[in-house]
Amino acid sequence: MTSDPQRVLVVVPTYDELENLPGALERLRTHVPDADVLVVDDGSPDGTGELAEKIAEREVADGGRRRVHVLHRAGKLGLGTAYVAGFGWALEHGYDVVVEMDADGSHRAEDLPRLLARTADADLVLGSRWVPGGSVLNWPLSRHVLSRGANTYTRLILGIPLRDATGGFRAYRADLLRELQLGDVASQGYCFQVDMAWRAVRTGARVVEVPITFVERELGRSKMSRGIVVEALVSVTRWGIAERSRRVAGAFCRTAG
Ligand SMILES: Nc1nc2c(ncn2[C@@H]2O[C@H](COP(=O)(O)OP(=O)(O)O)[C@@H](O)[C@H]2O)c(=O)[nH]1
Ligand SMILES: [Mg+2]
Repeated sequence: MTSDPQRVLVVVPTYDELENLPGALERLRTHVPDADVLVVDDGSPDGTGELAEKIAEREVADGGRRRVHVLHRAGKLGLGTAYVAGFGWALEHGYDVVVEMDADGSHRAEDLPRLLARTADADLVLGSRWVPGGSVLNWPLSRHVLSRGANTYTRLILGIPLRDATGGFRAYRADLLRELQLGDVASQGYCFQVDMAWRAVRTGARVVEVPITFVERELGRSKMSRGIVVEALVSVTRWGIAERSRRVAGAFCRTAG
């Protein structure tokens, strides 16, 4: 008996990615032709949202299926809420697997089939820069130090075995997203990625890491700020302390009982 093919939705958040979006959509079409794409645009002043609509319509006019969809939001509301909105859309529309992917070329569509293959035996597949075989191209030393340091800190303070919990190239099984209480996710930026991985681990989900090559953007500019790094540091520290207190309380109750 053959099972139905999985319906895959790639959620691509955008803010001012006019130069990058056409290439990103084209590479997805080449490497994962069966996947649909949802662009979640936060009213980009440079017209990225309108461009996404045009590409979607042109593909249909050229006789293709409706592959690209666009969710327009009123203004820059942040990466975390963009993903939560995209995940909600994916669940409403019955997708089986939902992918997070940046529009700026950092996440290579050619790596995506390997991530998708692992969703057969995992609930969350992390594209990982920091496992053997993973790498980053064109980063200054300072970004390497920041990312490796943040991931080491996260691993130790939360006590989770993940090497790259801050990365934003990953594939979720829709069943896992349904379990993760998306309504109360308030994190943005890198913190959002850690929050989701941490929630997945706590629900007992199967989380695996697959090596990827991350390529720093060549066009446009990063929207990440010092505030986003601080948010991640504060939140991860808070979760780590809460987790330790829970474990100590649990051990105490077991001993006392
Ligand atoms: N919808 C939406 N997308 C965003 C927002 N902030 C960043 N992005 C997108 O998220 C992706 C990653 O952002 P980027 O600035 O490249 O972060 P970096 O790779 O960590 O430097 C890109 O596709 C951005 O356009 C936001 O507030 N709303
Ligand atoms: Mg980027």
